[in-house]
Amino acid sequence: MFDKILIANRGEIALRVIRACREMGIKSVAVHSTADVDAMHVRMADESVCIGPPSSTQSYLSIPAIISACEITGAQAIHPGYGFLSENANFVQIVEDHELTFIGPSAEHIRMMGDKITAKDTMKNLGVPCVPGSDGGVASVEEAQRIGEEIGYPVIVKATAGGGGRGMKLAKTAADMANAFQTAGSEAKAAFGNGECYIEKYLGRPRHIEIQVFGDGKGNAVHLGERDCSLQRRHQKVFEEAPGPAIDAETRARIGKVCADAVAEINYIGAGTIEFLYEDGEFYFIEMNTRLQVEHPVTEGIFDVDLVREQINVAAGLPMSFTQDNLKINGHAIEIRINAEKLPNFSPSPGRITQYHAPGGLGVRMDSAMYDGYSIPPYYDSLIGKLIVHGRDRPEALARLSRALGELIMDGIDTTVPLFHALLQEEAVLTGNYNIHWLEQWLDENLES
Ligand code: MV4
Repeated sequence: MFDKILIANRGEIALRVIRACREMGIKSVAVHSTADVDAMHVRMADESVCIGPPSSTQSYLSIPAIISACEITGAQAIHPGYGFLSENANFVQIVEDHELTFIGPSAEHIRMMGDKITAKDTMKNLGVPCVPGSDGGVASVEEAQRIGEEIGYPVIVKATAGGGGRGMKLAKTAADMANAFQTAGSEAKAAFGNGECYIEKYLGRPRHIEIQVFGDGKGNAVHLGERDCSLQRRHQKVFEEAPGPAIDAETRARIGKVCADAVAEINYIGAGTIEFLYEDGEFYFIEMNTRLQVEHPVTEGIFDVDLVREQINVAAGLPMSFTQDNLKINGHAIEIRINAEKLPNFSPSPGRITQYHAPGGLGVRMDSAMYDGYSIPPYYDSLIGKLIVHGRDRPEALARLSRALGELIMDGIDTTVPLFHALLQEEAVLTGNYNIHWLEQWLDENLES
């Protein structure tokens, strides 16, 4: 086992990893920018290293600075958290070239899933159901139009280098295709340096269902059910839950086994998430994320596992602590993402938190790096806390969420908390009867004027 781990991240996820390290008897090293000297992850780690100025590109994304911090402190492994360098295959390669361990998948798997055409082709060959569409990349407008006729409109043009909602164009009818294909290609070329695009049948009202998988890198893998993350605004999730309100045990076991078998087959190591669109009882693969996700705590809640501990174990060559047979779902968990943003436009609202009080009690988990008097810097992501609740069933989790939200105090800045008070009055949220468009429609009708 490692003696010391460096966490190449900040905020609540850095705390999350430090906590796992402490419970495992592993020393932790925080890295921070000059804007983060007073950040909680710096205080909570055993050691800290300043790695650069506020700008992420010169600090949390600086590979030389992070490798140097490992060498200075003697850290043997790096946990990347989410965002920043967590899905950067070059970084993984460099980490390994310095005889350090990256706590996450191999550079090869990150690269494979980072290219969306390769990811889809790989998954299709592994028996994972995919959205009907082009067989790989599309070379010309004429080919795009032929495929459009074949699969039927509407279709969506997606950049192979995109993902997470970046680099997509909808073609509602044949008349839109030439423009959609060309715009998607030139925008992708400008944004990612790679204009290659593929085409899919457009699904009109799906849910976003993602399957949590976990592999040991030696051909063994399990699934930990699904999360329904359909409540999103501009491709940012705001409310996530597990199990999914629309998924029954038989469906879960079936798609879960397909996913676990697929990642076992490629000797995947660590945590991964296989994203699907789910419509009319069918799953359609869209992307795989090769990192620990923001919403991992809902899965931890219903399975009573520590995913970060498992990540560290398999990175050290140890086995996973669970088998598929002893993973049983207990109850229901919901996470809400609290951002330092001002409604109704979700404009960033950094500044000083004059008073902070985290909710507590049975079934409540608050993952946040806030404290009284902390000044949220303007340079980074606006996520300032995740409130995760667990109950014996969905109604109990919802009641607990309302209760916990009522206890939360975050004074001095604007946050998205009022949004959740309002959402918890909505029939669609209370029944779980929503899809990927529900929240944006609701915001149009109720908030953004
Ligand atoms: C789609 C789609 C409909 N049909 N693909 C957006 C993010 C990226 N991960 C994939 N996305 C979508 N792909 C087909 N074939 C609709 C979306 C989509 C979406 C997906 C998940 C959650 C929220 C979304 C909001 C708008 C569009």
